[in-house]
Amino acid sequence: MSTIKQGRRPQARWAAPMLALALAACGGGDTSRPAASAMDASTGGMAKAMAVTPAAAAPAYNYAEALQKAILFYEAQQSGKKPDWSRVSWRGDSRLTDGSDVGLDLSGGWYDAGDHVKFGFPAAWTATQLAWGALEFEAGHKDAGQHDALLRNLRWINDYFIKAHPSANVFYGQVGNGSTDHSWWGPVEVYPKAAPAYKIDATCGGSDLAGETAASLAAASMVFKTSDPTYSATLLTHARQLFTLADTKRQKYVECITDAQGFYNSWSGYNDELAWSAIWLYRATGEAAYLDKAEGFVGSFGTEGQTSFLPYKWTQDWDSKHYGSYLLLARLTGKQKYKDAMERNLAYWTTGTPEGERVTYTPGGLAWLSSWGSLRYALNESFIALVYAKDVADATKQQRYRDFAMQQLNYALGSNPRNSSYLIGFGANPPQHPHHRTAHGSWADSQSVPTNHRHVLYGALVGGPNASDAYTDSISDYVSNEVAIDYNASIVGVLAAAQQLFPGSVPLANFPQAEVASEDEYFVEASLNSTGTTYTEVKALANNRSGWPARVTDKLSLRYYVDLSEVIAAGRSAADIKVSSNYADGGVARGLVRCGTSNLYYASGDFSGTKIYPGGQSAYKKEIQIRIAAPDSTTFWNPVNDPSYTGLGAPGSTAVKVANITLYDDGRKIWGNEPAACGGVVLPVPATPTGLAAAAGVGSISLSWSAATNATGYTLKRSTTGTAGSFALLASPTGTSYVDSGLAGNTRYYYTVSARNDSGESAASDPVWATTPVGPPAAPAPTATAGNATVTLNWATVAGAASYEISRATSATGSYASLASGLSVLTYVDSGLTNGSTYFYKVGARNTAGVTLSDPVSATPSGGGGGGGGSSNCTLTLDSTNDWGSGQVLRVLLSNTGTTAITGWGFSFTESNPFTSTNSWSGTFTVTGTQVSYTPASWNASVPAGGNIDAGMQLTYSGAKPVPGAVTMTGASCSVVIK
Ligand SMILES: [Ca+2]
Ligand SMILES: [Ca+2]
Repeated sequence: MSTIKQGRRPQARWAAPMLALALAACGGGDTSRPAASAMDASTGGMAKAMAVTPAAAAPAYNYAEALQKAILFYEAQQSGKKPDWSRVSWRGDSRLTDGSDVGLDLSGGWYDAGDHVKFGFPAAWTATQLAWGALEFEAGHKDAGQHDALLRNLRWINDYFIKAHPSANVFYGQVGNGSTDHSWWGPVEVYPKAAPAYKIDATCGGSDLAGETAASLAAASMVFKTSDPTYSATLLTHARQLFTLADTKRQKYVECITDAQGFYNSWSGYNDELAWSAIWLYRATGEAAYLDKAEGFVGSFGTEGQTSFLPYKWTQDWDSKHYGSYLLLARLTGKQKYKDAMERNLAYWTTGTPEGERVTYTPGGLAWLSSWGSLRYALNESFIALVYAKDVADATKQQRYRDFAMQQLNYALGSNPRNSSYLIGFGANPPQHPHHRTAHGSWADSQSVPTNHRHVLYGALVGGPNASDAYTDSISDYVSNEVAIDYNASIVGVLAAAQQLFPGSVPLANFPQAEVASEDEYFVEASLNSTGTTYTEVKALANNRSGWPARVTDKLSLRYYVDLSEVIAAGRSAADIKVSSNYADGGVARGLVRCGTSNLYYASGDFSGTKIYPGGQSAYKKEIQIRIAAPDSTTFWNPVNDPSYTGLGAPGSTAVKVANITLYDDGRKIWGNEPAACGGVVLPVPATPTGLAAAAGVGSISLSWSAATNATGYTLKRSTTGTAGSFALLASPTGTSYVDSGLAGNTRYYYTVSARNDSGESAASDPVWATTPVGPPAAPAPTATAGNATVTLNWATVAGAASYEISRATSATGSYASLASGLSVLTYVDSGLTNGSTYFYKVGARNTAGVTLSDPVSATPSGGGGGGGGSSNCTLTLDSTNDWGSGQVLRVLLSNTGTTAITGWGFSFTESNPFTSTNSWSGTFTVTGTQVSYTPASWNASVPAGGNIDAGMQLTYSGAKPVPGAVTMTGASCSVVIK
């Protein structure tokens, strides 16, 4: 968020006239729309926008890497004490005293964007969105190796919300003043401004702000339910209190936190946040009263323009929670009106509404809602589309929504007319000049100093192109080139979904590397100020341009060295030489101090007590003029032999960087060369380390070498070819060993090592190499299909597997006995089984490194055969993983992978413990004790080939969690999966 009077959404949006119906030819919202080519001329990107991606295609981009980076961005936005798990080397502690103006510790949280205000409203939405993605696409996050990182960052922001909620009816919704903040351009570690705290309470409220924060806390309580039940309960307590505040004191938060009006005004009001937070509290608690409230609030949503429809022409974003509300209410209630509202919004973004209205598409295929941060809107809708695609039964719609989302994601990652990535530090030609103060790292309070950013802000999604696909990578363009916590909120979940739909990507190993300072952080600039026959007067400037991270110091001092040999030869002593200063910007001149027993002395320019920091033209450097003078009328003064005189420009010349004047921070030398007699030891550059050895294990190579004398650190480089010029930086350890992990199997890696210290770096060693062994294969993903007294297992080829093996048990967690091994085929038929009994199987993939077992799959042989043309090529899944300790959503999924429809189907099962069914959808669950039978709703009674059914019931219980089992199907014989 860059400047005042620039809301992220134009207010005119709510008064906008109906869009022209120029896109009517694309309308219809059904599957029988005209061929794409017919619309190309009038709509440009229509064909590209709706291009179908083959479901089995390889990932178009490394989604795991993009996800890894997109999550890392949130660590660059951290405020307060930097946690030890932060991976952003160039960030440090900042704003530790936030909240001190109101007597609270409000340190922590996230900076909003390229600025340093902690705006609570978009932060809360961002946190909700990240948690929602964690719940919907947990498998993708885990498969990409990013689940732990996401949870750390979710905990970070929710911890801050808890801090900001010191009592039930008080919530601090902003720290930092927008106008004050935006008047300064520098790294936040040296923030020179006040950061006032703003609150809502029972007197002056904020239903939108409190509601969205309650939603975040409730969603996070579900995320942490299993891994940290205590924390989960704490989150839920705060969520309940904030919802009550939101519901009781109905008000827009910007009426109370007025500073936010120019930045995150609550354009759409608070009814959507009230519904949204009630939905999440219902999901987290299972208490029906919350669901009743949520549905009630939808009644206050109003309509889209002059239509009778619920709003459909925007998307879920920091301001509007209408669309997520439709989606989750459709899932939770099964009511058609919510499905209709959701699908109308999706039609507006994809094929067009029945009336022919459709969001603008750029010629390159970006669904373009608004100029300010165009990409995030497209990705917000992509997230909605991907989640709803999980629920929708219509396979055509499901594919359409997924295609839309993947097309928008791939556009952001590089599939666009510029062939450029919009995710910083990822892909081809990504942005280099985002509108982000700390990543830029100016020391001069200026967007043009330095020319290039000092840091790579990995994973930040920039605003994006205009409606013509044009974009300029300019630091000053906060409309298209800023980054923000809310910009990244959806792409994280979308990438996790992409990892599930198009698996195979792996994250980068050894990422991120610590940044190495690319220029001197501290140094002295100097020139002669005045000279005479009896004196030397030098003008010296102490510079603090620190940036890795930026630091404030008030203990700098510099030293100017003189050789008094000629003074002593003239029969005088140091006592005859006077040190003085005619000008000092916060420093004092001192001296002389003798260096041991030599004739060398130094004068000091001491800035103790004066803050010098990279925060502005007059802040990052301080000048002192030091005059060193012999008595008047003497003739012996000779500056030429003085060590610090060398290299100084003539009086009146520009001060230049000089290494012969040394600089200290609290007595520790941080710049320049001390003469040897003055304590300085010029370290020789270390020799090349010897004894480099590489030992390979599965997935890693351990490196060790002998210590090099005088080395302060080592540089490891790696190559997979070993040719000159192919080695890239791997790590910069300070010790003499390193483990290179995350490596591919059966691959040869080459390494060199060099040693370094402040004086320089040695030549690299000769390369050594090691070859990683073949690792164990990945786990197979079998399916089990029941037949008459038989179960047939099928699985796909697992890369690197030499053979497959089968084991069987009578329960998922039971003892598995081997049935077969050494298989080279991809199928196995287990026969002679008892009909009606459920059998569990694991398939193992083996090679010389070991065996990896699949998750269990099960099937129940049946002698009855599939009636009504039912196919055995189907899977029935009973999923009870959405459980919160006192209740759960039991989802029922039927996937018909066969070639004929399944009709007249149903099933019964037994729950392991007593429960009470509170509601259900997409079918009837008849409960007798722990016995349950399910009859599909009329529209689910027939499942077409390739179709899916998504039904479920919500239940409450006390004691142990009920788990379904003993499933018996009628009308079809599907493989049964219980989760
Ligand atoms: Ca709202
Ligand atoms: Ca001299």
